[in-house]
Amino acid sequence: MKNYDTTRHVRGESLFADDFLVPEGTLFASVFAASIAHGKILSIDISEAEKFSGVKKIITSKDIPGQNQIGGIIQDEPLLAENEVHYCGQPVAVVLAENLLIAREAKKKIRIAYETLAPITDAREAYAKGMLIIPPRIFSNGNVDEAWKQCDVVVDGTIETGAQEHLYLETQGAIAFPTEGNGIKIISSTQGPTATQRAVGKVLGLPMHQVEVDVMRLGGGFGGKEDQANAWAAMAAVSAFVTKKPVKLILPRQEDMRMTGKRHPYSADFKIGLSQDGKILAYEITFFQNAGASADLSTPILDRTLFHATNSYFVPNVKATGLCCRTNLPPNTAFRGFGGPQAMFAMEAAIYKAAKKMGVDASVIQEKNLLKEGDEFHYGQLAKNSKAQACWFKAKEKFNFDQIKKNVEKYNAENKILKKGFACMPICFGISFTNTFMNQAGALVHIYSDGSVGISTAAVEMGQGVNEKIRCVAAEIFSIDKSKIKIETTNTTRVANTSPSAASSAADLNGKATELACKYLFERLVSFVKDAFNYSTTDPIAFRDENIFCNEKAIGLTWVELIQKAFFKRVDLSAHAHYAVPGIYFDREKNKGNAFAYYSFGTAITEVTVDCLRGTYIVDSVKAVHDFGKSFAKVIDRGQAEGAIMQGIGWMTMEEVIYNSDGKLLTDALSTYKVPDIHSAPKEIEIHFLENSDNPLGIFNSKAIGEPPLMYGIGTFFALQNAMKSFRPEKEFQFSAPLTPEKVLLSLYY
Ligand code: LUZ
Ligand code: MOS
Repeated sequence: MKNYDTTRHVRGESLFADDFLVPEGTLFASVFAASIAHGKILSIDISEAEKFSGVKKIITSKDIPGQNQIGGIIQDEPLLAENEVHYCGQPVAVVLAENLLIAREAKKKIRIAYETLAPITDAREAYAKGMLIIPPRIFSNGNVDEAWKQCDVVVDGTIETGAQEHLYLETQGAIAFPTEGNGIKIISSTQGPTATQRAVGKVLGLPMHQVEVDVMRLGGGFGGKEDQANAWAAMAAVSAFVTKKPVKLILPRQEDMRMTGKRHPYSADFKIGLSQDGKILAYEITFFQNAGASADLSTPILDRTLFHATNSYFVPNVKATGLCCRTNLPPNTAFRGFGGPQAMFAMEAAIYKAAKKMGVDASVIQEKNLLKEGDEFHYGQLAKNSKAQACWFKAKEKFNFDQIKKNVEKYNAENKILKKGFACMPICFGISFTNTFMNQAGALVHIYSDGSVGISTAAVEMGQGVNEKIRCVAAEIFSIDKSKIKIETTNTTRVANTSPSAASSAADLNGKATELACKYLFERLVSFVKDAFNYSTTDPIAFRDENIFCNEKAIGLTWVELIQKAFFKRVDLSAHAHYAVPGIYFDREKNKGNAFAYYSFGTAITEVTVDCLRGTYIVDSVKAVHDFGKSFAKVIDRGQAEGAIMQGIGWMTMEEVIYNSDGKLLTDALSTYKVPDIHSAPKEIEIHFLENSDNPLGIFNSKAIGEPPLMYGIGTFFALQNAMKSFRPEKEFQFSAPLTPEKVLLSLYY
């Protein structure tokens, strides 16, 4: 299957925000940002920069016509700093010039004076100083305090996980055009066109109908453009509004890395209690989330951490506490997994520590505690249609787990310096936005009079293949060739009040809305055929391969002929539909409810080889049995799984975001921030589609695929630690990710 965009991508014809032709007179923007992490602004002098030849205007907070506020959930984030700066890289001013070079040069002439304040970069330090963004959140069931007494084994410990740079190939950016009547139109690289529209409306002081946001496609988002695309669109919008000129603002890579938030670093304290035979009886965990300087999406991300605190296991007594800690880092944000990966890493660490104490392989404990059908999560939802065990046992059998174990033991007995390790990683990921109201989408389907079809939805194509999936849905219902179907840009004037393409849900939600709209049209056309040909209302009409059938016999009418006839008979050939996920709710006071439409399951087995002299390693293989439901776009789904695994491995191993104690990002380029390349990819990736899985709440019975497989990457961390253990059996290793080669080496010898 070719993706919708394949041909244009290969030819370099696909348009991204930076590629759109702009009219004569467009201004180019460069963002001037804070160079310290915390301080009071004593003065800003833009006079020299303003005099720079070719500079048209310098925008500061004073030029903002509406509110200087872009906080989506909590109103704590100014668009441009006013009196204080709270992180290094915080936007302060926007230089507008007739070309980009001038804007960048002129920026160097801006003078700013600060009174420096002490920055906080660490979540635990922020907590100790009372810097919580919201009060502690607690999800619990049973009674952990009582349960410890019944446990035969209790261990506790801490974990650390690092940040992660999104590294979308296309950096953040937007182009803003002033429109007639003081409105604004924006081409934005955003996952959430409505959120961008709302933020722009707020800073311009305009009603939403005066703000149009249009999105062609993104060169990747990964969560980084769920909320954080808004700022750049809003800066471009204010600039265009004030100058009455189109304004183009595209971040250079290094500024993107410095100015935008990342995956949240977490630190956590865990305590786990088990019976002698390996049943987990109690689990207590406190998460310190490093939110950065503003809330952004930190609070729903923290909720997802608490939802996924027990990963794929049933635990009868749980107390999970989440602390959203304000620090002087760029506001951290959504990133594929949305707080889930950090929670699952902690749970696995607790199991590994318990396994070590009990002298068993972690897989023994993992296997004993997998979610069974109908097990209750600590927030009250039941694990219906649990495939946790099905995936686990299929993976063990299919990939010959016992043989892997034997091979690794044999290899390690025969090799002194090179050591192999393996790990099983089961996953369970809830599918739905944790904010119930966000689980809705819309679609607008036009059939044109020549039989071609144009579809608009809320879904944003960012390389994940959602447009191809939506095209499959319409092609299936109308039974027409996919070449007849065009997926239009995502535009707030065609489909309004949209949720971002996020939470792995874009294909489900927008696919379902498209399915509904196509079905409305199908029913309308069927009635028309019956009328026009005098069939009875009960005659079964079917569309197959662009021909119309009645009672299984072709009636001599093609799709195109049908549409032309219907048009001349003044049949409405357009339909809008709205889809809202049924049956979900969540009580935010009690923290109980059916938060998710369904769960995605799977198990991966990872094998690695560590060079214990050098600390370097290779990932030999990642083999997974994953529950895709009934996949109807296998190549896309497999691609999502493989890409997510790679991204998860990167987060767990080599991707290391480093801020110094002044809150300055040291890893602000691809020379210092290393992401996995083909050399560090697993030598073998095998993805097996779990059989016999059905899912009525997913589009065409499939399951969401964007995020869940990322968490297989966690297996690589524990496979590496297992290899290290066979080199240094007596050592206690830290659960501190990323496990870079440097860290491997240091922890083997120091
Ligand atoms: N975004 C969001 C998400 O706003 N809510 C969510 O629950 C979510 N989950 C995963 C990824 N993005
Ligand atoms: Mo997201 S982490 O934008 O699904």
